[in-house]
Amino acid sequence: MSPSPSPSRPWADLVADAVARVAAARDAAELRRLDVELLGRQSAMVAARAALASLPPEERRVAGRALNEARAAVEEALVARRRALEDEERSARLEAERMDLTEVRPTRRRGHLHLVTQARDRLEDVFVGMGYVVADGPEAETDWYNFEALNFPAGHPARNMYDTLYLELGPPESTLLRTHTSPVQVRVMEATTPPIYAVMPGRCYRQDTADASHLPNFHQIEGLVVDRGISFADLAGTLDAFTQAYFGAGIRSRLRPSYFPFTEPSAEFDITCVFCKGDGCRSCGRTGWLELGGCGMVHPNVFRAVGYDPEEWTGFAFGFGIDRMTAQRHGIDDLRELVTNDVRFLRQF
Ligand code: 2NM
Repeated sequence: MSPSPSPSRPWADLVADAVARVAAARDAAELRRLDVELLGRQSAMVAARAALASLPPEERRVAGRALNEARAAVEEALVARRRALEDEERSARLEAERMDLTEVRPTRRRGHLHLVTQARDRLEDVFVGMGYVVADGPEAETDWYNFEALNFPAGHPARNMYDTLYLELGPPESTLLRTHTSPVQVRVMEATTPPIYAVMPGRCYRQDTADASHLPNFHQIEGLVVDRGISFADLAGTLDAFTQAYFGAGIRSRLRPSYFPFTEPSAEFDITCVFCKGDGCRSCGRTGWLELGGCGMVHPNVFRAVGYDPEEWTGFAFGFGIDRMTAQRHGIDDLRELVTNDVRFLRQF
């Protein structure tokens, strides 16, 4: 490679050749080799600069300017090619790292609502179909809403049945995590005048160690009816209508005497065993019945606490655990499966 003989542009051929080679360089390493060859210590340009010293001043000025222009042209070509290669490399990297989310096609493994949420929705649907409204309230409650207004006076032995979790808020044992959804019923009664036909589903808390049949955090749904002339027969008929609507026409209900502070009389509520249809099996302890929850006629003291006249209004209430009922329905033998969140388990429902 030799400088052009043209006196005005002595480097034209060398620059043209260099620019073409630089433009054709395929990667950074090749570009570095070209940089050294074209502009480095062994290059024709560096040699020519050394030779300038021996020229007469006027020729040196002209040749020097031509050399500077040639060098600038080659440097510019190197910078341009370096940028282009960096761009190409970046595009290639982005392309390689790109995730095509349109490839994730919906399959039968699409997500769905949790089993307990599905049960809660279906329970709400049955009661809404019977003309009830759905109400909810806070999970952190005061002693008054969770116990006092529900006819559990301070020191009442029934309070100990609930393994209450108290919050460190205000005076000792004044604030707690609700042990049942009944405080919502108190709030609804306070806020409205009868008639009331309402269900209250929600999370409840008890100081319990989780095992196959207990969860410290579980779900309840409770119902409340307050109207004129409501009788125990209305309670029994309502629970039987609910049972047939939710579990199917072959499943019936029965009531057994029990005790709750907020109802009088009180009863346990059983349904025909859904596994053996009443014949008796291991799931129902050969009785043909499964225990579902509790119920009763609202105690006059509860009505007094919310300012209702117990001579004017009567009503019933009932409650049961959604988690337990869901487990029974699907033959799940350990309630902890409902909160472990193992997708292999959840996916089945
Ligand atoms: C149950 C069982 C029996 C109940 C009673 C009341 C209220 F507010 F009316 F007094 N709320 N919930 C009740 C009665 C709940 O759950 C097992």
